[in-house]
Amino acid sequence: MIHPPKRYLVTSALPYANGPLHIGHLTGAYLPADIYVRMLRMLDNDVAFICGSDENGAAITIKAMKENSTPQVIVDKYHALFQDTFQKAGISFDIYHRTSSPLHHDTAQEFFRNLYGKGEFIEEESEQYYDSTAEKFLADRYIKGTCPKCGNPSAYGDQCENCGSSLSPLDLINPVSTITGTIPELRKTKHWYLPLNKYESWLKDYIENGTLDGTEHHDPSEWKTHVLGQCKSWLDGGLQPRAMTRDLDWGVDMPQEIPGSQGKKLYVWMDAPIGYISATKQWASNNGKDWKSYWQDPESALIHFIGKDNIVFHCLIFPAILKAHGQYNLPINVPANQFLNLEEQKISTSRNWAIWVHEFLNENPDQTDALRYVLIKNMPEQKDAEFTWKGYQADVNADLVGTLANFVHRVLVLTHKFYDGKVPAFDEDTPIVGAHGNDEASWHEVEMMDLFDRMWTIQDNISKFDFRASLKAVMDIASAGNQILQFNEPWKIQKDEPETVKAVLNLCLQYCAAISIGLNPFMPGASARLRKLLSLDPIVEQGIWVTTLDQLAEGTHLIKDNHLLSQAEHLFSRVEDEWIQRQISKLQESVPPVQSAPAEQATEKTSPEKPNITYEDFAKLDIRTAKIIAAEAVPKADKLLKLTLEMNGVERTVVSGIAKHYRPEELPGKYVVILANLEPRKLKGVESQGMILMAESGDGRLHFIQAAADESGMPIS
Ligand code: B3M
Ligand code: ZN
Repeated sequence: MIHPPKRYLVTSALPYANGPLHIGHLTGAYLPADIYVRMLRMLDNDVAFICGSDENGAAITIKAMKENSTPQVIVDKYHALFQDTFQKAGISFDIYHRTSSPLHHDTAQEFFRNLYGKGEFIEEESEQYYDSTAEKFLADRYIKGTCPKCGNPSAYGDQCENCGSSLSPLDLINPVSTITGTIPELRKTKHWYLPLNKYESWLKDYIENGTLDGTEHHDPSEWKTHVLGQCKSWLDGGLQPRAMTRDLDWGVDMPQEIPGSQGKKLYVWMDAPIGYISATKQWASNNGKDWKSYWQDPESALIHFIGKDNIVFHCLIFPAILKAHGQYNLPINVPANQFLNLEEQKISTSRNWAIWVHEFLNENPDQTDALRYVLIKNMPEQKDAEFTWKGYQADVNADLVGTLANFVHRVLVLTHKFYDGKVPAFDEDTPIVGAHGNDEASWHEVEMMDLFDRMWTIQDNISKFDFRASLKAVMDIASAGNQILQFNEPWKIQKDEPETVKAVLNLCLQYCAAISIGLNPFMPGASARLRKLLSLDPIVEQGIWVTTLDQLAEGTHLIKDNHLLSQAEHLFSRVEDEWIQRQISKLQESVPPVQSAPAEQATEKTSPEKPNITYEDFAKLDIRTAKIIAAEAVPKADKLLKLTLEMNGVERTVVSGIAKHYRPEELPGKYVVILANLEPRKLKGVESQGMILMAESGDGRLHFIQAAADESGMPIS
């Protein structure tokens, strides 16, 4: 529940400045926070919405090494990209800060110093891998070796990406330094450990009972089950001391006065969450606020929006750090999201299986609201969810165009047609058919009470972090409006029952005004466009929800009689097949090449020069154009597709090793070139009658060859 007005501090996970943001990030930690914060503001709360780039740690230096660049260049590049991306996606941070700022370094060091001064750390020497050529200790990610669990030869020191086991560098068989390729040696090094075990029962109380030192803090039943589940399984497994320092050359220095601190940096998961605090300080100093009241006044509510891979850090480790320091508030909720899959596969940066937000928004600046809509509609709130381009098309065309834009357009057109674009005044006693559509009469006033309930549902669901349900409640207003139009058919009865038409259109316009407000947290751009169509002032978020609910409760109209509307326009446009097809191809083409192609494809890299052949040799080849009429996967062969081709009205089957490059559903209708008289041979039990000719680009991708005319059976000579 939201109990306005109150002070809120809302954070979104600080993205690592080592690569661009994909749609999974956006729907995981940024869209939900943005919706929530916009609603908080509309409910007249005092909110600070905080984020920034996570610019420290090995994730950054590894990227710099890969790109032959420097950490500073990398973080500058991605910080600027993130700022731009978030702004284009409409994420309304109050500040977007960065953890390379001096203020952050000071703040993080102050924390460390405080904990050190209280004797909170255990100092311990341990053996860690050292690269004597590079003369440095190796962060876990800098060591590769064979996974002891599955035998994957390129597992990292912290994790095997093949079997998903989390590892420690000492677990690896045949470890190698990725910096120099040499075999690292074990050397002793000292680190400062936070004894998480000491906080175990305190954390249990916090997570499981929502109490802090015996006082009620929050209601754990309001937390997501998967968040509680992950915390509980860590707690049940027993917490271990965790090193809060690292041997690294990029990041926040340990306070230099501490003996032995030379060359040591703070562990990135110690400094990054403190980034929320330093960002708040910066925001407060820019805006004449007191940062302490947001972090330290027990009346302020702290909420972290993150993805599920960050749960332990936000629910256990950071709370323990805050507790060790003292005086800080702890989160009242951490509504982490699960993962978004893309076309039935995990989103993967290394495989380039992703939709990059900046790319999409730069190429399609008019699709910001549509993207937000589809990502919110399919948000992985309780379980992993799926994004597909076909789904995108269906969601936009059915919901945004078919339901929402259509409703608004019909209402505006009818009002212009019958009342010169002015909101018609009506007689309160005129019966109409309401959204529930039974034959019993309803009245404008009654339907307006319904609208109050609908607005309340939107708000209530947001307060429960149920953004999908809330978005649906907004769309339900448009559906209800369409129903009312359908039931009353104002276009038919205008002559005979003008009073009904006035009451109906007036009501539908109240719906439109309510939608313009309800849309704001989800699609601020569409909300603004709708306000323009209605000739209403742009929304100033602060307090507007409260005003609107008050108006609805008092029976005051949201849009006044005789108010002059703008000309009708479509709020959204249809997503066409071609555009979707382009997105699908773009995604397919972006994946890296497969390593080996099947034999019949003969794609072995050949030098451009082969020995001469005679014309007779060439004339033996029967090369023709053909049309693909069907395509399907070949069972147990992940590279092969079984294609049915048509040539001169005759069908034939060809098995082709293109499954990593094309999906079956995008092939029918395509014209290709085939070697038609290649001796038939069986591949995985299917007889292939010929071979499709493919061009292989330098990056290993395969492309069809096409004649300039779409006709099957044309001989090529
Ligand atoms: N940068 C991990 C991530 O981007 C990390 C979050 C920090 S939040 C304090 O998933
Ligand atoms: Zn493994």
